[in-house]
Amino acid sequence: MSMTTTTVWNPATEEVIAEVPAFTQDQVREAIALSHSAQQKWRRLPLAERQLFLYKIAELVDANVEELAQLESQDVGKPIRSARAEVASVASCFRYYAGAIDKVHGDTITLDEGISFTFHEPLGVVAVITPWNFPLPIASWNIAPALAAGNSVIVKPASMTPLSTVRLGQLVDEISPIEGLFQVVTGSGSSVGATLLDDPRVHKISFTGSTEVGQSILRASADTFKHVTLELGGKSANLIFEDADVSAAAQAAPWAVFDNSGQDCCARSRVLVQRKVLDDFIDGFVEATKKLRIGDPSLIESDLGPLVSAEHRASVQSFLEPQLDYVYKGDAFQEKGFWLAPHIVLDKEGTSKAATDEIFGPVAVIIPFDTEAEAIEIANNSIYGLSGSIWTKDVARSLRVARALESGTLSVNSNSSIRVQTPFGGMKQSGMGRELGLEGLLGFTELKTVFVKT
Ligand code: TAP
Repeated sequence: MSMTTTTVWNPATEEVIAEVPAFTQDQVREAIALSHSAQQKWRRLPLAERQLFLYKIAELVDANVEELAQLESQDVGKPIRSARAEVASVASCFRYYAGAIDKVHGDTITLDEGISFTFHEPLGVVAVITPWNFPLPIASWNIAPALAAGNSVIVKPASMTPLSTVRLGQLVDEISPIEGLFQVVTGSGSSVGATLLDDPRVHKISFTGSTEVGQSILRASADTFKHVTLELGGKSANLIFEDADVSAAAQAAPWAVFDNSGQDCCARSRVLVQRKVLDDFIDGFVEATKKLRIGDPSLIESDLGPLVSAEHRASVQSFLEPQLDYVYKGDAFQEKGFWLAPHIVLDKEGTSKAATDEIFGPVAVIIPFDTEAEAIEIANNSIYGLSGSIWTKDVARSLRVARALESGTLSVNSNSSIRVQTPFGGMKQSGMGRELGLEGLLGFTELKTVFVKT
């Protein structure tokens, strides 16, 4: 019997690198049935055995870091240095949740007539639908806590970038204490994803991707009342106040938006700069951007690779309208591959499409402001609220502004958002629920209350 496959390309070379099976809906249902029976066994295993399995996965990832990083680099076009760091972070994620397994406790509530206890019970079968920009890390942020909490897991990776997740599935199969505890199903969102959504045996969907697909997932989940976590788009702001270390902010700004070639839901693509330091900041930002090395993702010195596909590059280019005020336009040089160099735009009104819409590519828009109140208003004037940075030496201001911003994850004098120990997620149309930290683990549990009459 011939099997339908999906072709996977290397976006740096435009070469075909793999054919991956497209699961039929019946095959997905079989995977769900197997997952369901695996979960029944898994939830009864001693916690120490659960921990051991997660620690073993971390060791396996570490032992195969080079293979997994090469796959990720070729599949996404990600510079190998970044790919290695991301795979290492996957091992850390499994270790963190292995250690957390026996640290999740319920409450004791004393009552006049007795005592109630709460228990964090597993949900059952968890389906995880991941995007193409950080395939393995995002999968791990869900697989690790879901397993830790006593669930079984099925992952559907993005069709463009399934290879690292498929390989992780194969590696884990070799050490899994129960068949089907963690499975990977490949194929399209409209078929494989929809089958996971329709099935009442799937109790939770954790989705990372576009806001539009997130909306359809939330609607479809209503039919079987699934728990839903959504990590969606963003248009995050990088706020630079006049009392900041402007040089440090300017040096960090390229990485805050152009890292992963801007294909990052947390990209600080709106750069809000207080007018008094605007010129200094722009000079430093452009100078630091020029230093980024764009090129062959397999080379250790490359900072930025290509975009993920020709279609995605065309979508990013559609924002680069000729009438915009460009302060920097990088050159893309290679003949093959979906390259696009960083662009920096100055938009004094902040009203262009580039300033308001998520681009998901290497385009930064600088918007000047005069007062702190104005900066907060501009930053909050977005349907999104995922991430952001605040640069100031005034501690009180940093906290005041952080509290006022409608954003789920903020950093002060830093451009990073993600740490396995701390909750991560968005406000407004950037999502629902939180991943990572202990909060992320609780998201894969359901509370049970037991009353004992005394
Ligand atoms: P999407 O097109 O939304 O795809 C994400 C995943 O959903 C893919 O696995 C896709 O499968 C699947 N999918 C598509 N349609 C589906 C459906 N009807 N039912 C079930 N699953 C479906 O996003 P993308 O293009 O991969 O990623 C870019 C977007 O994701 C950006 O907007 C970005 O901001 C957002 N994003 C957010 C975050 C966080 S953490 N908030 C992280 C990364 C990306 P196929 O690949 O087969 O279509």
